[in-house]
Amino acid sequence: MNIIVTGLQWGDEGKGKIVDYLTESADVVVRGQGGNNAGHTVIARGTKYILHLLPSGILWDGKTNVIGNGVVLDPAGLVSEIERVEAQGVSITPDKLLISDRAHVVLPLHKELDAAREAALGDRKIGTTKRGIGPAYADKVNRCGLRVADLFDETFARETIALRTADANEILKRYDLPTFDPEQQADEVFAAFERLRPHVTNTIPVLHEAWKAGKNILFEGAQGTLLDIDFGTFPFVTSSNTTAGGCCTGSGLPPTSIDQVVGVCKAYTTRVGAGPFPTVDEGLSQYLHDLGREFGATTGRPRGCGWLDAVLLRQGCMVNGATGLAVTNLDGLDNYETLRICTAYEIDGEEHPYAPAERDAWDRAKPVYEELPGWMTDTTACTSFDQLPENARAYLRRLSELCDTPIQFVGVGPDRTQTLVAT
Ligand code: 2SA
Ligand code: GDP
Ligand code: MG
Repeated sequence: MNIIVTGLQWGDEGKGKIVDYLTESADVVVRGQGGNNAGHTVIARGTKYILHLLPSGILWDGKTNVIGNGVVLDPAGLVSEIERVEAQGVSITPDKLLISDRAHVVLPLHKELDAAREAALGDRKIGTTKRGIGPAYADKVNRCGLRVADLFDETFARETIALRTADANEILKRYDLPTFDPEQQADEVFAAFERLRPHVTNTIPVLHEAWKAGKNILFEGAQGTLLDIDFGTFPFVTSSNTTAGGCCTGSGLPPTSIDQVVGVCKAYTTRVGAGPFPTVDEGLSQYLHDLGREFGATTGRPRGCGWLDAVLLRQGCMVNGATGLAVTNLDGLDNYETLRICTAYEIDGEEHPYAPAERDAWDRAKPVYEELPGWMTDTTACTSFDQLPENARAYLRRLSELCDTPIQFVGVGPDRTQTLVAT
């Protein structure tokens, strides 16, 4: 069984935990897009791990973890992540972690360009993680980026880095920012590459052989559908296809290899960074932050919180072809008296069942809400779907109906054991 786990909102849906749960029966875990802008929190054996580029299967013995061709890889960032996770007692050996030779490299200058561009955009900024993701993907699409395979040819790689540095310096000068020394850029990359070198390989045949041998492959999506470069709230998106299709183009495994797509969403909605968020709610944000919830795993930023948005979830289920929903953080709503679900947007007096594409229509979109009674009961100790309070089950049933997708998992706490499976 080959399964894609994809986020249906603006990231941080709790994909890390669902992936970790599904990893138990997976042989191979693959990341196909994004970079270390992702932050996946996994609590396993009582220890909290925060993973950025490493697939969650790394926390298990005997699983193969693949960083696919669609990922943009910051070598120094990956090395420090490996060191941090190894310090937590997890060994990361070349048989456990494979890095695609076709993945693109995030250079230190990409991070600087990311930050410079954000600063120049002022109040129109995207709210990026400043991990250099956009500039690295831009170089890939512009066909001037550096791939991991290029690092084996040091002369070529140093020449490419010098060219990229010259271009970046032009931009940095325009912003009156300090420029880069090309040699220093290259030295930094090569210092990190020494640790990564034994992990680099052509991952395409490895994945195909695993598929053909009937192994279970799990695709770990990063960010979420609403941050997808095509289907998200453009331009407030990331620079990759975060939806199910991105897992195929980002790994070399074809659509015909996919058996299931699990769409992960929270029982409410959160977003970090700028951009449209029609169902954002001050009261709910304050309530969740007061519980110590909803702070970013990568940057610690407080996430804005709002009601469940079935307009966006419905579209997410469509473009991902979700075969099941994983609804996490149901416990976050345990003590809220009245809950809301947005079923349509009202724009200029008309009801719309789908999200608009026009930027200014978002500002005029007013959520049309349906209210449901809360359950006012602690769900964190529930171990099966049937143990959930009736109002919680009714809330989930309504969500499933609005998205035309069955509920497959429900999360009632951050621990691996707090994942309920719908029967
Ligand atoms: P970027 O850095 O170019 O990909 O940013 C572009 C937009 O994508 C959003 N984005 C994210 N949103 C939520 N979580 C993300 N990762 C971390 C996490 C966040 C953190 O998983 O916890 O710790 O703050 C993530 N990565 C990118 C970003 O906010 C921009 O809107
Ligand atoms: P990801 O980026 O989609 O993997 O999600 P993050 O790890 O960034 O954020 C999700 C947060 O919710 C993390 O702190 C998880 O530990 C936590 N989490 C996931 N599922 C649940 C759940 O069902 N209940 C609670 N309370 N926390 C959860
Ligand atoms: Mg996250």
